[in-house]
Amino acid sequence: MKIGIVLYPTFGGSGIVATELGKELAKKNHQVHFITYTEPVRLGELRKNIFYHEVTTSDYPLFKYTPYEQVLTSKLVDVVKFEKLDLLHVHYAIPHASAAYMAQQILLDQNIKIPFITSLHGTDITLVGKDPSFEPVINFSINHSSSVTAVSKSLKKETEKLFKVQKKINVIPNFICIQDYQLVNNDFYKKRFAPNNEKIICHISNFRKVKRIQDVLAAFEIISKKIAVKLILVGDGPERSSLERLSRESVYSNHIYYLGSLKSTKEVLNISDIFFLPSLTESFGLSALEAMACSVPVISTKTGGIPEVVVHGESGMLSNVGDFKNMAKNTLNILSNEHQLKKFKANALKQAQKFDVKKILPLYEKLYEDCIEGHFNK
Ligand code: GMT
Repeated sequence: MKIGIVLYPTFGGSGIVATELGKELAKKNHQVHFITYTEPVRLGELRKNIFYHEVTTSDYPLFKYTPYEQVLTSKLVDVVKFEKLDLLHVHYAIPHASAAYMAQQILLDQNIKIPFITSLHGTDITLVGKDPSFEPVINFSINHSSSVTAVSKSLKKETEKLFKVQKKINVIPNFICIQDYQLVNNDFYKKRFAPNNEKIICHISNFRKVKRIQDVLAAFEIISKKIAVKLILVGDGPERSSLERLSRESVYSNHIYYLGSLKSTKEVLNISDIFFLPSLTESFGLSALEAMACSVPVISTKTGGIPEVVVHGESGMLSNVGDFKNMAKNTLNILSNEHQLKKFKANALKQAQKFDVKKILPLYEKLYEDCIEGHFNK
């Protein structure tokens, strides 16, 4: 198949999932066209069957705002028409699904038929909570997509609660290529952060408020009073400078490292003993899955799709949102007993294997085939 993938190309989970999906489809000999405003972070070198089309906007003196959605629409029309695409797969309703709908209608006017699939990752849905004026556009885009997917049962339920959904929402969980996350020897890297074999706690995110990183710091303070431990924080975003300020005030500040955004996180994850994700909400929690793929148990919250990803008491421990004392207690329980830690690590990898790309990719391929068939037999 010839597939156009529209995504946000930055460090967010949806961009990572969309990029990895495209790369895996290309390996299976599908032709994949990424359409977005900058090269996706995880794309790497352009391989066989992969093409990248940049959406470039320019400032018009007359417009207060750059009309990105219209430029994207025109680009979609162009790529579908000249690359003869079979299908568009857009990640996020706003503005990608609405742009895909518009492109579809323009193409129909030229007797070209193209179905589009919308994948919901959660942020569109939370956006509406903040700004209800988006509701009609998201509602329309969902209901006019050829097919819709959500990354967890929880997100499906939330979407159905917030919108007047007439379409079936297919749950296709996020995935991971387990093999890509295994590192054999990284002692050198471990010594850099934990020279005396201290335990390592890690957190990775885009440092938005929703991630509640203050809970990581508060729990770390409690844990540090009991055992020798280091904290590595990976990522960047709006909360970083205030968190760094907070960390500098801590008596344990010498044990906290901020590494900024990294293109590859497996090096840090493979030296970690615990991954912290104390989010307020998370439609899935891709970073938790990445941690488990590196055999790292997850300390997280009972919220959104997290309980579908992390099994409480097996591959990690889940607390109520904000209960950092409980998170610290759970971490100490796991870390204070080597046998227990080993068991959790093994379970984490086993749990991650359930989301291996080999199991999830065929679900997308089947959906694509059904969608194309349904659209052309309409
Ligand atoms: O979590 C973020 O801040 C980024 C966001 C995004 O839109 O890329 O992530 C969302 O999509 C990911 C991939 O499906 C999910 O793993 C994250 O849980 C989800 N984030 C939220 O729901 C807050």
